[in-house]
Amino acid sequence: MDHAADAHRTDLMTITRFVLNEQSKHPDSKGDFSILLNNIVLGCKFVCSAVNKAGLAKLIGLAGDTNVQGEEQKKLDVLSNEVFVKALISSGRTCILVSEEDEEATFVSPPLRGKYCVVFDPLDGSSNIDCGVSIGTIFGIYLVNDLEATIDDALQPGKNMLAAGYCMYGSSCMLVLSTGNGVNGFTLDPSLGEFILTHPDIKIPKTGKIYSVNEGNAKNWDGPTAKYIENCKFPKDGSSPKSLRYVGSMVADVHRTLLYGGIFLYPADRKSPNGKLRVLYEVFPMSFLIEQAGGQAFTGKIRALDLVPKKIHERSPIFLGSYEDVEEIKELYAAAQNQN
Ligand code: AHM
Ligand code: MG
Repeated sequence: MDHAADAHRTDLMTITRFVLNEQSKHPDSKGDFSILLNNIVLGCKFVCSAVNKAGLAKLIGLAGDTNVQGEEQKKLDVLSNEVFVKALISSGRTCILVSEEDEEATFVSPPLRGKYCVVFDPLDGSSNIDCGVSIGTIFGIYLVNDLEATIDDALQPGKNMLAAGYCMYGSSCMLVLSTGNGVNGFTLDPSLGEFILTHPDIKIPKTGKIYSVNEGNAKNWDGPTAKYIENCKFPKDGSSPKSLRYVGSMVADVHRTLLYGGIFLYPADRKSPNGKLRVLYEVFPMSFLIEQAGGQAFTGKIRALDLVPKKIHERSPIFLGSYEDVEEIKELYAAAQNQN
């Protein structure tokens, strides 16, 4: 009998056990982070179940604009936001919440106030919901030292994040997490209702064969972006062209980039000089994960995690992925800068 394989099947590393193990490395830890993460995991499980039922619910009239009682049914992104906000507040460990769905930040009052600031996009890629394409939740966690938290505590550079992750609702439900010590992937076993460690210590390949961008915006790109994409398609060094893959769901596109390598970009263009993606809960958590996996994340000017946002819903261009692929685009921007 293969004891190693058998141990792997029977000795299940759940995400809770994993985080508790990590916690035991910090003897002064009181378990607050584990409790917070448990509540995030609960939110992810709820959204996963709601996303799985969405197509069916529509068919039998449970979702949509109104149900048989004439009550308005909540859209999945609104519902997901409510679930996360409530789960985070009730954890008793948060002081500030910034959600893509809410214009203003939420400040948690005593007795539920804790020391973590959580920034999140409860259901990203929501234009993909109705056709059953992968969507996801993205989150980042900061520690707030001062008990009197202000909005400035949420406007910290991404490099100050304590942890970041995403949950992808795709052909399987996967939670990818970094607590600043590498990246680990957990897959939801629906029969157990538990996330099990399936992708330990994810490392992004040094270079990849895929580029991922909305090429429909090409007409408005700046020089370095246009040149980079041209080179993906018609490499000057005689290598094979890269393949294009673009889901249009950041979680799915970044997940593929993390596992297979390559580059994901949402650049600035003449119509959107700051790109489309949001700094706090899209750019930062994904950049944190990519760096932790050995890749790079760049804004077109600086390392993405060095950005200091001025507003909670600020946007930034982003180029992230395999170390060498991002290095190439950095060189193109540096060359353009030198010409000016
Ligand atoms: P959303 O937050 O409104 O869902 O928009 C974010 C999504 C990302 O998931 C994805 O990377 C991007 O928008 C795709 O944008 P586009 O359709 O412009 O290519
Ligand atoms: Mg979003």
